[in-house]
Amino acid sequence: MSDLPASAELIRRFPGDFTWGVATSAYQIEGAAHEGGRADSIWDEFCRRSGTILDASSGDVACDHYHRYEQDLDLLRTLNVDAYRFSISWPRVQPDGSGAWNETGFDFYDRLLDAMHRRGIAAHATLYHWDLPLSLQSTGGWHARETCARFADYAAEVARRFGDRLASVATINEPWVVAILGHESGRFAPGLRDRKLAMQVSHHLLLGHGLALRALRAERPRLPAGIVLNLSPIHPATDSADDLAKARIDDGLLTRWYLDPLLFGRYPADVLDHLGADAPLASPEDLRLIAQPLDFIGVNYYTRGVAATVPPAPVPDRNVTEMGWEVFPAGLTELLLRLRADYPLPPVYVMENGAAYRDVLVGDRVEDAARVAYLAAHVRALADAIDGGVDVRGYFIWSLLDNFEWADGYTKRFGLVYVDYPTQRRILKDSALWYRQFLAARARSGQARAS
Ligand code: IFM
Repeated sequence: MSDLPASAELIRRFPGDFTWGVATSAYQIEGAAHEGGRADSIWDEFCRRSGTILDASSGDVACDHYHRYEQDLDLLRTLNVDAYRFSISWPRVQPDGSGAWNETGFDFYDRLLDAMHRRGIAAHATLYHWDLPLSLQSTGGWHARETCARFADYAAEVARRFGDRLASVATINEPWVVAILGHESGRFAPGLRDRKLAMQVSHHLLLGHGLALRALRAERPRLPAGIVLNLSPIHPATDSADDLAKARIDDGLLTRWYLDPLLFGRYPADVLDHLGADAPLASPEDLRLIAQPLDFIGVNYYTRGVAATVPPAPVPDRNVTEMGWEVFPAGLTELLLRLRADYPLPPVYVMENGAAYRDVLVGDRVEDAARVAYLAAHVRALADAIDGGVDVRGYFIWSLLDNFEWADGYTKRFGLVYVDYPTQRRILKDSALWYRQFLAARARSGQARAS
């Protein structure tokens, strides 16, 4: 484990009011999929299809957080974090995605927020972390423009009920993943494979964000509101013209496709050209709604992308996580400096950063030195970006708990806390102890937030 002097020196590079937290999402941890009036989401249905999830599992039980949230928040508190990023399950609070609200579902989040408050933990909510109510999929899902209006109704209701207890609200988590993995490659729910449809979905996600932002602000003008994007720098594999062109367009599809409309009110011209007939229908009024001022941008960073037109030779001993993702902390600094250079950037929160490794429980211990190294290196890279002038306000580790990793089921563990699924026992990994110690160094050097 990392030594204390190194932690103290590192944490001193961050502002005293910097927010340190951990993140999760509803479908990945809550379980209780058929309790308290919750209806199916597109993920419940997707998991039932054969061959979609690596271990044929689902989020039916997951970490049983719905019943164990008090214990989980106690664990979270012992990590010395300031904040918890969680998501609200839309089909739990509005089973049909329109019409009646489910009071039992809202009660759960009411209790969760109270429990956070009692522990002095700031609540950062995400409204859409991929669990669309299934009944909305039957009317076209995110391909139907109507879904954007339903999302705004849901956003307004959450703001009305909980807005005074939230430190921030994010509309959509990772629209690229929803559009592309859900509707172009079909690896994620709802499992569609149609590029034109996927690009229209990406536009509707942004439009849904814009409508939700307007609805949130009508209810709670002072509640900080933003969106969370998965971003990576894209490096060409070689200096060949083809690889350079591919890197430019991959970056266009991943980063500029979302940030240009959000921050400039237009889609990037080169990407529209590249898409041709697959480009979405989008009116100037849509773009005006999408480009409303943001209180923050959330950035999820895990690795860089490499653009290769010819498959590169395998690199021996490449430092990769269990997901096969290259460990590349310098990419976080590069990404954030680039965003600041290219955009009128609002404050940034790193809303997710973390790594899956093959963790082994021995007795009561999980020695996850590789995860500790990953996290410490990324925190250093983040400090470098702040030194370079980027206004970063917070950092959240993905994830508090091992959980349901979508199409990989329970085969990948991202948690600071190990979950023994058969018994639902939680065990702090060495990385949890590292984070706790790192944040304790801040408390000792007088940098803790007044919570
Ligand atoms: O588990 C996911 C999370 O739901 C969204 N961002 C990436 C994580 C790791 O794959």
